[in-house]
Amino acid sequence: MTPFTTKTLEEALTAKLMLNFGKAPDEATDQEMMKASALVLRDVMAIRGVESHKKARREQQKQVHYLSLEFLMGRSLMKNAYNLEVLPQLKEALEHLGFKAADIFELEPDAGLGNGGLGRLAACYLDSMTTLEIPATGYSICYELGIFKQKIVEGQQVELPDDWKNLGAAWLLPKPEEAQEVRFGGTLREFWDDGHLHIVNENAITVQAIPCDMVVAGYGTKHVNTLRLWDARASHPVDMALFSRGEYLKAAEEEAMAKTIARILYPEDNHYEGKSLRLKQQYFFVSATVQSIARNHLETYGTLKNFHEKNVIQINDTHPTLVIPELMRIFIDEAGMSWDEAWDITRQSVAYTNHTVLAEALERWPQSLVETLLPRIWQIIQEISARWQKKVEEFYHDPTKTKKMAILWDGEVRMANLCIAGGIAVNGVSGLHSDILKKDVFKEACGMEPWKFQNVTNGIDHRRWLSEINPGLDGLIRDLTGGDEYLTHPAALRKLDDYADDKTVQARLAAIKRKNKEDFAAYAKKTQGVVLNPDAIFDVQVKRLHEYKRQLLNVLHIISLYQKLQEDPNAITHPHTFLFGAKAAPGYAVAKRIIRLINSLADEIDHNPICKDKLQVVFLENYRVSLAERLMPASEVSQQISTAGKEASGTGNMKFMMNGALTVGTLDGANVEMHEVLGDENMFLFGLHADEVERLKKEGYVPQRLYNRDPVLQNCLNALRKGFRDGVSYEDLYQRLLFGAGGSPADEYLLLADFASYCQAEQRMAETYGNAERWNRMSIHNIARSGIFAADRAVAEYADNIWHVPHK
Ligand code: 26W
Repeated sequence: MTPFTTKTLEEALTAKLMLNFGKAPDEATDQEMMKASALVLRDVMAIRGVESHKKARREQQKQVHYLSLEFLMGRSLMKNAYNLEVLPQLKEALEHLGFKAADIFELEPDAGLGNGGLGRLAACYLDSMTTLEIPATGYSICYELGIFKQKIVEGQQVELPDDWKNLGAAWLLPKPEEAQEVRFGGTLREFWDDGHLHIVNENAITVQAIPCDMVVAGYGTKHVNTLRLWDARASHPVDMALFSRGEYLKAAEEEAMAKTIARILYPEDNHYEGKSLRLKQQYFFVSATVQSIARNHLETYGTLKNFHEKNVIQINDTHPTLVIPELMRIFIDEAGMSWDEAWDITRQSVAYTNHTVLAEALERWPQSLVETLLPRIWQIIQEISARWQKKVEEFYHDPTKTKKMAILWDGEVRMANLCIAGGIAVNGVSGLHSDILKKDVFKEACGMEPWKFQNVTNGIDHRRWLSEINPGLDGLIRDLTGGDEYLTHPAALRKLDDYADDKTVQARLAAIKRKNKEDFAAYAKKTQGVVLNPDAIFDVQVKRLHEYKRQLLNVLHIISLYQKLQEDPNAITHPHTFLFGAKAAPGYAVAKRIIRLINSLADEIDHNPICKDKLQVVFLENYRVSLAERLMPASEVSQQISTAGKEASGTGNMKFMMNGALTVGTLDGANVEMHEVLGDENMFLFGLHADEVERLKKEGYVPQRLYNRDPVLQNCLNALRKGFRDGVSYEDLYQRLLFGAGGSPADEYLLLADFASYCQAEQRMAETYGNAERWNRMSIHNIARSGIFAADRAVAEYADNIWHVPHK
């Protein structure tokens, strides 16, 4: 399987440096060496790609197309070397050629083409689809600027552009000959010919979509897949002398559109904003993708009539919903099918995954925007909507249900309802989340077409998130499970359960964790100048900053510990370090205030001598995939404390668990499934359950009552008003919690309701930490039972139950 020895790799790298940069290894910079390494691995993968492609065609295999506006790939050099099983050889070759392998890996920028969970999930699934030898392609936009870089200046978030392509583009293979043209605006002309109504879109603005392919290697297989990232180019250059005035203006408009469309990733996560550029991005990528799939299909089969038998399109949340009307457009306008035939094929080709139940995240595009930007698509949506509405009316005879299930309503296009109508399957991403979809969010649609609704609990790429980033633990697992079986059969991790009481295994695990903590402390010192105490509990909450994720609850608890320590310097028996990492959407003012609060509190605690070697708070700047890769192996406590019913699944929770951290969490998202395999005794549960949250809200939740009753809570909240040594008051956050503000109710996410229970869970956790034997036993159980959270399991479920494609 291994394509290289150390020696042949050295030769390949030397040749690459020579050909691409005209340099010998001793003249090359680290940057050049990083690019050369990428190019050498890319060559191997590209050759395998041709083979995988040929095979899929020859055997007429059904293709999976995974559409997502986000792919949060992170770094690829170490990952690809790992999957190609040449990581040790690459490290050695680099050292032999006079480079520090670690420095070369560290130079690579993250491909940050995503915000958080949804984007990282797409990246993990691409790895598993490839490893399971499923012929699959990912599609997205080749954003010039990925998720912003976060700096903390005087405690506050500042956003900087993420210009990743300079070095990151080494992985991309542009394919201009496979460009597609995407049309916006213009007018429709209808005419009859041969008994057929033809519709043509005239005077449209056209943009060229150029594929930039990133090849993805699987593990333990020669199969490779492609991530196709679309870049935008103007169709007509502006300066063509022959252009008449009108055409000149149009060309200028086209150029402006092409320049902006792939410029930047929208940094909003779980919050919909009806920006016209965002709709342009969605249609640009959807139309280019569907055209390219249809073109390839036609080349193989000469007809689109069997499209659904040979293709399945999975859409990652509603962002690529326009695939549904776009398929209809191609089937009807370009292939000349009837409506019914086109609808039949479309519906059997598309499946939709929902990733959030937050109302503010649901996409509802203004009709007027869709109508002017995409006139033909608008016509098709109207027809889909009318037929769907008729079906609903005939089924329910209930106007309130008609309204709830409508695709077009109140001047808006509701994308989730369009997905439900136009797809073969709808799935949530954890058991609890899928139940909420069925019983609440999509209750009426589920009543009408129950067979569509499914669950696929999320999973993560355990090769990256355990084996690659935590070599110490990987070694221990190999020793105990008898080899590397777990890499392709994650259920084999279960064998570790037998060693939970084994003192020597416990001691080895503790030593591995200790070493990882020291490594992380050294990294934090070097990159951020903070000094971490490796003797302290590393208690970590890293994820996007959002009120429902309740970073503020974590802060309130820390304030309570801090206050306790003032009264009794012995209140904390074991040093405790709280680590935070989180980006806030640039327009999300409350989230930014919470970041500032964390930094104010960190500074206060830093300057209070009572806290020395007892309590510390650190905000880690610019949380991203590559930082998570260093942090997960060093973490001991995983904070998963969202209001029950709000976090669709969570995937960070799984990364922590696999690396042996213990969870303090609510019964939300996939924490529920973690609890099912771990039991009460192997995690620290607290708080209201999802149904209790609902009930409390219905009854009328009054947080002031809790405030009046609980003096500890009172003191914590009062500390927000007063602020800390930097003199910044957090009166606004205090007001939000007790009285509500800006249209949101008091303490919308029930922090006060869960506060006491949370403090108790943290206390149980700290006490357990004092019992090393018990702690290590729990940690072993967590690792042993994390196999169900491997993406391989999740992808196999998609393949079996939704895509109906074979897999390894
Ligand atoms: C339109 C703006 C927007 C952008 C992104 C709305 C919604 C999103 C995503 C759906 C937000 C997201 O990433 N959701 C997360 O998806 C993960 C993968 O399934 C889950 O594990 C997380 O619980 C969920 O919050």
